[in-house]
Order: sequence, then C-alpha cells, then structure tokens
Amino acid sequence: MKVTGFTTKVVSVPRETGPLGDGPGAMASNFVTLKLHTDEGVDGISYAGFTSFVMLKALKAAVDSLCELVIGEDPINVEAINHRLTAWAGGGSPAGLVTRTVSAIDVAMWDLKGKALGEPVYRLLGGFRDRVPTYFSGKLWRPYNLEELAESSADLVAQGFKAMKFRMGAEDTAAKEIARMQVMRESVGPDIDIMLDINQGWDVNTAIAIGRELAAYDLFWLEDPTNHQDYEGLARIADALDTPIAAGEYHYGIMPFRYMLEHRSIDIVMVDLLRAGGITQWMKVAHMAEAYNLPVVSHLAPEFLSHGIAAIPNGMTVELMPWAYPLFKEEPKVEDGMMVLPDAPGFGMEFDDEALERYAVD
Ligand code: SMN
Ligand code: MG
Repeated sequence: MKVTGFTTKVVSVPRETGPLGDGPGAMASNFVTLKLHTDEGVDGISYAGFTSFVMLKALKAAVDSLCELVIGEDPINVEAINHRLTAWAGGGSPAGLVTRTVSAIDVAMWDLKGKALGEPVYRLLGGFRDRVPTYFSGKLWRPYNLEELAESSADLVAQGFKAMKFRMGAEDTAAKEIARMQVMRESVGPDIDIMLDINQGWDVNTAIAIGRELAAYDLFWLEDPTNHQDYEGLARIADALDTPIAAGEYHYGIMPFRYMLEHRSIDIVMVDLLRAGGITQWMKVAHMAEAYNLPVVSHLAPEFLSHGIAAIPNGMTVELMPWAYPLFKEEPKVEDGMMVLPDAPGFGMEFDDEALERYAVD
C-alpha cells in the first residue's frame, strides 16, 4: 500500500463550554481533519487539534506541508515515517505544532496499517482485551455552579456511567473548593468513581492542604494539581497524599515521561495522543510506565486512544471526551460503563463527510 494524496479541512464543532477560560473559539472544538488517500482505494483518517482557535490555520499549513512528504510512503513503515517527519520539521522538535502535526499523520498511518493488514489497531498494538473501562469527561466544568454540578453528575449516573471527571481549581477559598467536591460525592453516591482535574491551578502547598481534605470523599485520582514541569513538586504532592496523582497530558514527546517516572512524580500516567507524537510514541510511554509498575490512562481522542488502552496490560481507563464525535458516522460504543472496541480494520471509525462540510471554517 502506498499513500497517493491527502485531504485536510479546518473544522470547528460547537460545544457547551470549556475548561480553560474564554479565549477566542473557546466555545468550539477546533480540528484539522486528515484523510490520507492510497493506491488501494482506502483512506487513513485522523485529526490534529485540541489547540487554540488562533493556531488552527498554522496547524493546517503544517499538516499540509508534512503530508506532502509522505506521498509514496508505505504505512507499514510508520515508525520510520514518524521519525523522519519529526527530523524534517526541524531541530528542537518535538514541540507544539510539529508534534501535533506528526501525531495526526502517525494516527492516519496506523489506520491505514490496520486496513492494509485487515486488523483493528488495538490487536496490532498488543491485543490485550477488546473492551475497556471508560469515564465521562465532557461536562462538569469549572463555570458550573453547585446546582448544575449536582444535576449534571446525577444525569450521567442515570445514563449508566460508572465514572466521571469534574474540575476544581478556580475558587478563591479552600472551603469553596471542598464544597464542590462534597456536592459531587453526595450527588453520585458512594459507588461511582470520581476523577478530579485541577489543570495546574494550585501551588504545591495548596494541593497538599486541599488534597488532605479531599481524602474523605474517596477520589479515584487527582489530576494535574500543579505545574506539569514541576517534577519534584508533583512528587511532594504524590508523597503527601494517599489519593493517586495523575498527570502527563501537557507533555510533548516521550522524554518528559522519563523524568516524571524517575522522580516518582505521579501514580497514574496520562498520555495525550496528539502531544506524545501519535500512536507510535504513545505506546512507548505506555510500556515505559509498565516498567515502573504504573497504570496508563488516555487523554482526549477516545476514537483512537481506546485502541492504545485496549492493547496494553497496564491500560486503566479511556477518557470519554466527545468533542470530536460529531465528525464521525458513529460514536465508539459504550456498554455497561465499558468502551467496546470495533472489529473493523484500522480504528474502525469513519468521518461523516456531510458533518465535515457543515463544520468547515475555511
Ligand atoms: C482537558 C484538556 C484539554 C481540553 C479539554 C479538557 C482536561 C482533561 O485537562 O483532562 O480532559
Ligand atoms: Mg486534564
């Protein structure tokens, strides 16, 4: 199989609200969708994205430029392609747009590799199991007031979710932060797993002080309590608290994970597909975590990352973030709180071309 061409589109999918403030485009999820065409008539699909609206055009230009370089390539050689693209994009990579671009191409190549070999990607990557726990992550944002938190979380339980993530880190007193936690636990009851994301909002001492009070509410994990590059600070938090500390979504490439693991900064390794460098690099971090006796969890992009989590023995749970779902013909299937991996070759996902047109902004 050889890549013969590509199609990219800039799309902006409306959503209710976001976790990270109200900058331009904050009420939409922005992606550059990618289709790699081949001489066998099948396409490999993926997206770059989860970046800010203002960077979208630059991201598309980067994807277009690097895609030119993979015409004629055989997707079976995805490791070589990933390596070469990163080098050609310039010294100092991986970082920012370069990694997001290489990641998107890598994911589309894995889709093609699966289609060339007639196998779902999770089986090519390891095939550990064919259904994986998932937790809902597309609601329960910081702007929700206490009533909205209670209503929305109870609604998710009624829909059958057994685990969900909410956010804190924006209140001006510890008491107001704890009140949010209390409402969440009371609303979902004792049997639901609750993940809590701070998105780097606290300093180390605040994280330890509030973290100690949170122990009473039985959190499944506490995510990104402080700056992602403060390896020692995270280690202090992880040491002081019994609640497992999850982090990793902000890191580009694979090297930062080495330092996080060596410093014992975290208990749960969260790996972002688009920042790690695609499936090829994501898997390396997952295996590195296994050697440190640590579980791995996905970040965003459940359409693709469910395959990574299903492939490995230390895959813990898939983040169900539905922001890109409107771009696809079908959503990943969830049964009884588990995400069910598709049998179809590749990632088993298809873009809905009408939706791509509808959300196109270029
Ligand atoms: C998050 C990050 C980026 C976009 C949406 C949500 C959040 C998460 O940190 O872990 O889901
Ligand atoms: Mg997060």
